[in-house]
Amino acid sequence: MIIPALILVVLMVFPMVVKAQTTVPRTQEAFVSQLRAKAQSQGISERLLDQVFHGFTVDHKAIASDKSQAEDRLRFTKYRKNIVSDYRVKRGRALYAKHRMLLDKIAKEYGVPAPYIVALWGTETSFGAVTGNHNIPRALATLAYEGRREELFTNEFILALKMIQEGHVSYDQMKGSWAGAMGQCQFMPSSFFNYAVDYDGDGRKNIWHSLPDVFASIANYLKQSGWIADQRWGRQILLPTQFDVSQEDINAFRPLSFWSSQGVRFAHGGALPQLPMQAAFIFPGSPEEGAYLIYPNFHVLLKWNFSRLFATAVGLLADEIAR
Ligand SMILES: [Ca+2]
Repeated sequence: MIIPALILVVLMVFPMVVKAQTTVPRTQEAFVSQLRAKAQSQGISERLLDQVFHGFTVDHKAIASDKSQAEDRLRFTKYRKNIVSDYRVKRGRALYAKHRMLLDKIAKEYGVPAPYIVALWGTETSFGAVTGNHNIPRALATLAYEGRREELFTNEFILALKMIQEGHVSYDQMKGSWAGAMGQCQFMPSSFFNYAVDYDGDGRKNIWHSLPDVFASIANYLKQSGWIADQRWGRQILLPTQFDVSQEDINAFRPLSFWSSQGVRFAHGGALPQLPMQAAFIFPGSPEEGAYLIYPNFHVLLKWNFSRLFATAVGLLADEIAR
């Protein structure tokens, strides 16, 4: 398309004007018809779309939650106490014992130790107890309407409807968090298609009600994200008084022998092992909340949830469950 010179000049001189025009709020009707057309072009049936949008109104409460995710505000100590609670450790150990045969079988098959599977299950939904009551297609449509990540949520919306059409879950049963995460492992629809597993072999990837499917889906997510089978996530450490804390860098991996030579010891005072492992040094929260050496698997946990508070707390919870 040829753009007339005058308009080009206007675009260059008044970029603000152009921006203002593109952010004029759409009516909900215009948004819905656009979203419906997109979904239909990707094979979603009109009948299902009628079900979703009959009486649909944007849920402003969901939008408010999206703008203030609690995780960013809490300091590490508070966050860790919440995740690695006495209840979660006790319940995690009891459930690991109860489902030991199944969990150990899956752990061996996927190369992901069972305590991490249990820790993620416990962190996401308190071991399946709290999976969310929001209507997932509508929550995703609402998040797409809000516009900050419209493309992402439009894609998730269409994938959610594909899950229904493929028979993994019914429309009425597709419940989850306001952010679109579902089932006992809280997968987004895209994660469901990438990682969910039908481990019990009944033809459906049932992350709501089948524990074999839930556990294998979690293990598969970690495996596909690069989990190194014979390594852990990281460890809390003690720094010597003369330590150069400017070395903190979540991506600066160095051999354990390097950190040993810097005087780093484990939190309980022991020397670092003489293993050919790479580790990076971080403060998950503020420096007074503790220093950690992290291994490459820490970055796998970050793929699950991009928060170093989350990854550290889940690692510590897995350690407690394994104890
Ligand atoms: Ca299944």
